[in-house]
Amino acid sequence: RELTGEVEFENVDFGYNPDKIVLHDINMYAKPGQKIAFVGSTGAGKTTITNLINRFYDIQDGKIRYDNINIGKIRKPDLRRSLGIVLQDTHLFTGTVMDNIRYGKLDATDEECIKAAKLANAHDFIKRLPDGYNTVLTGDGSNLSQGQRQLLAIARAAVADPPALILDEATSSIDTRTEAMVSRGMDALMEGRTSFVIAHRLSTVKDADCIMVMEQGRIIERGTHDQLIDMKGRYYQLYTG
Ligand code: DUT
Ligand code: MG
Repeated sequence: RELTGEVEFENVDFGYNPDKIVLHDINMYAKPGQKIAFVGSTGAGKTTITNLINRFYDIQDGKIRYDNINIGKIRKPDLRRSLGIVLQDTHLFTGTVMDNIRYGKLDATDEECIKAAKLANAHDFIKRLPDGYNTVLTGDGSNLSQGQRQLLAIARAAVADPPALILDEATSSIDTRTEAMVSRGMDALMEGRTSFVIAHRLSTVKDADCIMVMEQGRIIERGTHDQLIDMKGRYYQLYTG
């Protein structure tokens, strides 16, 4: 069964240790294709929520549903395949650029990998590498810049072609030109997919369908950028600094 990317949290409580709840009564609903952003200070629970979307952990209470299916009941490997994750630190392995992209979908053809790289905005830099797509990467990807690693992560997610995505925006500094390339690749990847974005720059969440403002494990405000600005609450404070 193909998932559409609809995700729902209902009264979710979670703690890494059952004695210490870090997420309290989380309710949210993402329609297929929507972009949901999470903002809030460090330790607020943004990464934890995305860990639960991935079902990396069991929840203490509540329900998480994909297309109305309580995903606690889907075998995890099936679920993994349905989500694309672009993490801050992309795991690259010793192998060619092509194989590192193909890791998103092991039976992808070279053509599919190249198509994904083009969508990700990664094709141009790959063509300039010594052996193009056949260039062998060191296991830690240290022969690439941080921005290039991010472009490969986007290509890898694109080849998997998942209905839903989690994007953890990198905090570390990349130059403005590379950042613009990465953000164009991200935008192309998000098109038509439900996306959960952890944003460290408020400027990148402005176009989200819903921004969740988190504090101490709770969603304290939610709405579009304009709605939240009008509310003159926590988001407004964060935004106007
Ligand atoms: N926490 C744990 N164990 C973990 C990860 C986090 O106990 O393995 C706690 C720390 C914090 C809370 O969960 O009190 C939420 O952490 P999270 O990493 O979700 O916060 P964040 O909003 O992602 O913070 P940052 O902006 O620093 O990434
Ligand atoms: Mg985090």
